Amino acid sequence: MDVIAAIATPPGRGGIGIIRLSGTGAHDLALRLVQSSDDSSERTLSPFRPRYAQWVSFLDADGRQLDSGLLLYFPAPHSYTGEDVIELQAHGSRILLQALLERVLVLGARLAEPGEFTRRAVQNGKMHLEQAEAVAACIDAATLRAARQAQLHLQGEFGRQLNGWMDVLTGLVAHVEACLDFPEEEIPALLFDELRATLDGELLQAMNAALRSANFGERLFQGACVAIIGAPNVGKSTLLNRLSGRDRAIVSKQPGTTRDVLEVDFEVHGIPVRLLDTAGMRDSDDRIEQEGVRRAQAAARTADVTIFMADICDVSTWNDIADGDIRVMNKCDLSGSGLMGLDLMELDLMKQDLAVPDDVLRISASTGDGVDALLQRMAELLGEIPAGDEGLLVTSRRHRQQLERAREHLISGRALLGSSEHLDLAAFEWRQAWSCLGEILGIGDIEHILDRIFSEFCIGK
Ligand SMILES: Nc1nc2c(ncn2[C@@H]2O[C@H](COP(=O)(O)OP(=O)(O)O)[C@@H](O)[C@H]2O)c(=O)[nH]1
Ligand SMILES: [Mg+2]
Repeated sequence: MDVIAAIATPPGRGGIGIIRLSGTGAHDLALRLVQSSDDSSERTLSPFRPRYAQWVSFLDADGRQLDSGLLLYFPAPHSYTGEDVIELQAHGSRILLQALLERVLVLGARLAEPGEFTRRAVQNGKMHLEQAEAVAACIDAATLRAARQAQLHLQGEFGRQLNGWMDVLTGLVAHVEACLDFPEEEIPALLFDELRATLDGELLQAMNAALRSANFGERLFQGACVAIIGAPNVGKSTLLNRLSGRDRAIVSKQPGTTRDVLEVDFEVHGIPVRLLDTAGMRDSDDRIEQEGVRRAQAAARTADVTIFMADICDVSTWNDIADGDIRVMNKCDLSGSGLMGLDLMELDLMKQDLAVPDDVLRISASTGDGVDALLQRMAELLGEIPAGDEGLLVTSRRHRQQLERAREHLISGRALLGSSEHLDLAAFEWRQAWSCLGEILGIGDIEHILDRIFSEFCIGK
């Protein structure tokens, strides 16, 4: 394998910046980086000590010091990629790191593709494909809850589960194939029952549970979009500011203050959520406000969840909220004495006339009352599995699709049980199921999926 190199730390200023090299020859290339050509005739540097942090000078072509820092050497196969790996820890200066990288390229390395280090780790058997995907997930996770899931996958939890299922399948196929050579009347009548029991009890139940977790698992990484909709002045911007914990949107008594769609990122029970605050829905002569309303309607259409908000003190805003996924009455801090002098009974009668749904949440965006219940409702609509029951989730579309394919084959094979004539076909289906699961781990013919998976990685990982 040729030597690949890349800056592994993010661009910009930092205390330390790391350049990574991997491949046969990485060690000698690094020697030439730290040894000036003048003294090579007199004394050659001794090889780097494995896994030892050595203080060195990184030199340019003229033997001048570009920077000084630490050098680490991980000889094959005990490295991230399974090849000889060199790590150069320099100062986190964009200019210096770039110059150092150029120097390394001149000395014979090639610039790494995105994810190429991890790809080599998979090719060299250091990790399974689903763990490589977990490396990317771990870097991209937007919340701690997502990061914890990525860690479970990185530690091989999912891989162990898959291997367990594949072992059961291998056993099933072996069992069936042992029977194929016997004449029909000698196949024990119980065989079909046994096979069904194993399929249902050890495979289908567990796979169904895994597939049920996929909605939330994917949501945890892809995030969701939530839009706040409602008449002007009901308190949409106040709610956005409260939920995001920032003074993001302008709040004012003047209706029509918010015109653009504003976005903030925050999290709901560990789910990454992009929250949209919109212009109030009303007829307006103002061209800019009309455009704002149009954009608000578009946001409502594309959001995963819409919060429709009304002002409990302003009956004219109540009609609008029937359409929302979540319906809230805001400004409850003002409603203690009833609405505009009406007593509570009159208020109830009025709500019936206006068909205000029962599941309306009462909140105060100003004081925060009722906001936890609102977050709870959001999390439910986003398919949250309560943190206590979370366990291992299926977190990627690729994994879910492979599991679905595997399950199809299992079920097709199960339907063939009953007559010994079709036993070989059932075994064929189960071998297919085995391959579908294996593909998640990177077993089999997977070249065609590798490019897509690794192209989404950062460079240097
Ligand atoms: N008392 C009270 N006032 C609120 C509440 N939420 C918003 N307001 C006030 O209502 C007015 C309009 O709020 P704003 O968030 O700009 O409404 P928007 O037009 O829907 O974005 C402002 O004067 C806010 O201070 C609330 O929960 N209680
Ligand atoms: Mg507003």
